Formats: sequence, structure tokens, C-alpha cells
Amino acid sequence: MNTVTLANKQIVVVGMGLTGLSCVRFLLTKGANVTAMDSRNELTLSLEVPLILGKLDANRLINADLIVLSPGVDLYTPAIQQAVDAGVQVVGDIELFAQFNSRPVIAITGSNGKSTVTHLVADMCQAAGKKVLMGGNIGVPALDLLDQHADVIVLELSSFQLETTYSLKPFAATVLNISEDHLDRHRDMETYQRIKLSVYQNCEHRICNRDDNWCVTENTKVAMSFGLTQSRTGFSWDNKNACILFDNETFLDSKSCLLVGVHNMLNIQAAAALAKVFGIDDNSIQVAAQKFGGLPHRCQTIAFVDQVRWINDSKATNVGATLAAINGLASTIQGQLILIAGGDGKGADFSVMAPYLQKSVALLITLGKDGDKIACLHGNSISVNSIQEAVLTAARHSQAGDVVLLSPACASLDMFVSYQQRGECFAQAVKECAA
Ligand code: UMA
Ligand code: ADP
Repeated sequence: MNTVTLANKQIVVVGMGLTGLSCVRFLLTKGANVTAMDSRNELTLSLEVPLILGKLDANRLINADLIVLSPGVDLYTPAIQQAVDAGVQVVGDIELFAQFNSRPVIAITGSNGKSTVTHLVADMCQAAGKKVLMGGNIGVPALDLLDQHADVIVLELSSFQLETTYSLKPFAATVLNISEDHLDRHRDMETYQRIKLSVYQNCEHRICNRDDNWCVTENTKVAMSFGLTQSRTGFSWDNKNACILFDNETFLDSKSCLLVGVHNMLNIQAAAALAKVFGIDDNSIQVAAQKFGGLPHRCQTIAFVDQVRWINDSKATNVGATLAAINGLASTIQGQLILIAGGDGKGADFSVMAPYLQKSVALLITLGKDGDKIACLHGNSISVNSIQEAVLTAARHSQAGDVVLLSPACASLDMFVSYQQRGECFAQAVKECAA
């Protein structure tokens, strides 16, 4: 596929969200005959192309030269599969981007930590004076970056995006970690793993998590590794001195960094490895890592009140992310850890949390639809009805040196419109409580 073959082709773009709209804009510049589709029955958009709403039009899809699928649309939707069976090629926006991009790409995927590492890499490259663009799952459609000048493009890629990508040739890529996620779409862990690892397929420099068996296969040619285990080469972690090592020499003292938690030390290692193979100097990497305060709602320190640290990890919408926060923080806390958790558990099995809660959490405060399912895993828990009540309860029970962590292990939608709103309400309640 190239500019020549897109011109005058019948192309159906499915899903009119951020991605679909960027695809329509791009394909029109290439002279394609575009039809837009969306499963919603009502949608007010001013589009220059025909828009088919409601049930996907199987006939139109089968007769297309190419289907461009949005990441939120399941590839295994019957109407799409009928077209695949009829020989119609299905691609995503990242595939179109890959076909037309000529700048070096640093690609980041994994179950948790993608956005954090994407920002870290961008900051490290910027610190070295590079013109950097960031996009992909982070919220900026990759095709919108094609026309802009850049020395490097840093892409956050989801499994949904990788599933329809075939010819991306990243200069460097990483699969940060793999734990259960999106299995309602990908069915089993092996399929999810295969899709995640596909980012390495045509990649020049593979940056690998040597401690996660899902992330490396026998055939993976590793350019540089990271992990918490000892290693004479690549990035590793000196637990005694709380330092990141490179080739077994001190590279960065975690105490000089704003990010907290061992999982974030892994994120810094991964980002540093990606930047290093891209040729970024150590000083720029270190300075950017030290300055990076974390993204909102991800293990973000929002206040110190009477020597109690308050952390907003509202983006922890699954068990894996909350366990990473607890495990990452536990060893760094002088006092006790108070955890605020609960919300809409999406049918998750919380029982795996029990040993971690018992070992590292002194007091558990629960709320929301599935709060009680978490509360019953801990001997010292208090159930509350609002985030404000959770904050007041935590304030009453905390003392100097303690950490209060909001890391719900649940989606927010039972009580809030989004994880952002949940985090903002938490921060506001902490502010009011401190006043
Ligand atoms: N739609 C259909 N049929 C369906 C499903 C959806 O027509 O069966 C339509 C919806 O009606 C809507 C549109 O598709 O009009 C939405 O498309 P989309 O869900 O693909 O979302 P976009 O707005 O294009 O945003 C996508 C990513 N969303 C998903 O993968 C679900 C965004 O990631 C990404 O930032 C954006 O592209 C730009 O690349 C968000 C996300 O939640 C943050 N990602 C998941 C995650 O991080 O866990 C993977
Ligand atoms: P993603 O973009 O993959 O969702 P984020 O950087 O937005 O990742 O972080 C989402 C959640 O995952 C946060 O709650 C954060 O604390 C947790 N997290 C971040 N990095 C890691 C990691 N390396 N391992 C496990 N969990 C992590």
C-alpha cells in the first residue's frame, strides 16, 4: 500500500472517534473515496464523506478495497470478519502511519506504564535538544503527526492498535510488562502476548523486561534489557542503595527523582534504555528522569500534610496496577501505608490482592460498588460512602511518615464520570482537609 494505491480506492473507515476522524482526514488528502461508518445510531458530525450509522453495513464492507478499523472496534465483529473472509484487507491507523512515515519511531507498549514511559522518553529526547512528537494511544492520533517536523516520534501503542499493524519498523521498541488485560477482546493470554510482542517484529533495537517471562521469548534478540534482578549489562536495580544501575555502575539515585515506587524505577529504566539506544546522552536522560513528576492520577504525590504523603493513583483501574503501586511503595515508606480502594470491579478476581494487602497495608478504606469485596480481604478495614469521607478517615488514622494511597483497583464509573474526576475529587478533599 502507498500513495498511489490509496488514490481512488473505495475505503471504509469504521468508528468515528479520534482515530476514525484522523483517518478520514488523511485518506482524503491521498485522494481515496472514503465512506465512514459508526455503530452509534445518532452522531452529529460535519464530514466531507458519506456516513453510515447503526448496524455495520456488511455489503459495503465486503465491497471495499480496504477497511480502516478504529482500535475500539473489535476485529472479530461478524461484519468485519465477513469482509476479511472475502479477502478485504483490514488495517488500523498505525499501519497507515507506518506506510507513510519516514522519521525514526520509538514504540512503547505493555499492560501498565505506557503513558508514563512515553512521556519520560519524550522528555529525555527533548532535554537533548531533539524535536519530539508524541502520539498513539496517549490521545493524539499518529496520522496527525505525519505533516509535522520531528527528529523522533514517540508512540504509545495499545494491543488494539498493534492487532491491525503489520509494517511498523520502530527504531527502538519495548514491551514493558504483560499482565491480564483486555481478555474480553483478545480471548487468551497467548493471543494478547503475541499481539504485544509483534511490536518487536521489524524493530531495530529491542528493549526488553528480562524479569517478565511473558515479555521475552527464546527468539527475542535483545538490544538492552531492564529489570529489578541483577545484571552485568543493561539497566538493573540496587535495592540496598535504591539506585538504578547501568552495566552494574550507579546511573541514577532514586532519591534524586520525583517519581516514587519501584514500578516507576522500572519505567525510568525502560525509558532510559530507549533513549540511550537512540543516542541520547546520559546527562539529558538523568536530568529528565529527575525532573519528571509523574502524570496526573498515576502514583502522583499530590500533598504533604503534617509529614503524611498523599498519593493519587486513580488511574489504577485494575488489580495489576494497584499491586504495582502497593509493592512499589511498600519498601520506601517509613511509616504505615493506608490504602483507599474500591469502585466498579468489572468482575475482577480480587483474591490475588489478599497477601499483599495483609503484608503491606496497615489500614484499608473501601468505597464504591465492589468496595466490600476488597474490604473482606483485610482484617483492618473501614467502609465509607464517599471519597471525602475516605480522606477524612485516612487523615484521622495517619501520622508523620505515613502514606495515604488512593489506588482503587477498580473503574470509577459507579461513582464518577471518569478516573480523572475521581482523582480530582480526591485531591480537592485532601486540600480541604489540610486547610
Ligand atoms: N465504535 C463503533 N463500533 C464499535 C465500537 C466503537 O462504531 O464496535 C465507534 C464509537 O461509536 C465511537 C468510535 O468508534 O464513535 C470510538 O472509537 P475508538 O473506541 O477506537 O476510540 P478513539 O476515539 O478513536 O480513541 C482511540 C483509543 N481508544 C481505544 O482504543 C478504545 C484511545 O485510547 C487513543 O487515545 C486514541 O484512539 C488515539 O490513538 C484510549 C483508550 O482507552 C485512551 N485505550 C485503551 C487503553 O488504554 O486501555 C486501549
Ligand atoms: P498505561 O498507559 O499503560 O495505562 P500509565 O502510565 O497510565 O500506564 O499507568 C497506569 C497505571 O499503572 C497507574 O495506576 C500506575 O501506577 C500503574 N503502573 C505504571 N507503571 C507500571 C509498571 N511498570 N508496572 C505496573 N504498573 C504500573
